[in-house]
Amino acid sequence: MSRIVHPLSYGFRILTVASQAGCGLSGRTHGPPSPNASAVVDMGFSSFQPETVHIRAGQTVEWRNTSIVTHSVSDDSRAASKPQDASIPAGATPLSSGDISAGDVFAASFPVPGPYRYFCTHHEGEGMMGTVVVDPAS
Ligand SMILES: [Cu+2]
Repeated sequence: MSRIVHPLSYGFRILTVASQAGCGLSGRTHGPPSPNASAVVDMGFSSFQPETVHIRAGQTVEWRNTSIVTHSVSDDSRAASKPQDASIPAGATPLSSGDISAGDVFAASFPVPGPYRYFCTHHEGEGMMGTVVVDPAS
């Protein structure tokens, strides 16, 4: 698959998007998000997009690895090389997805309100971090 990017001053340029030609093509990331996901986070080459999502207590976040590399989601400071890259509210249980392969999807729900700062265990050093803000249930 290819897509056309911004036309340049000297003409058009066609960019082949590697993630769409790789093994991610047939993955679950290319189906619709789960209907019970209240927020969806895309895992790019070395970033979470959007970096911050807001949900309410008990709701589910779905991470979708649309890249061609393996990622993960962890808010366990014991697994972080820099402890400040991970934090969870008091009373919450640390989350560790394990490896999320290219094209795969991971979902987690958050019963305890508060901010959750998480990182990718493979790309923490490249700044692959994100935040889930869980507001109290309405
Ligand atoms: Cu990663």
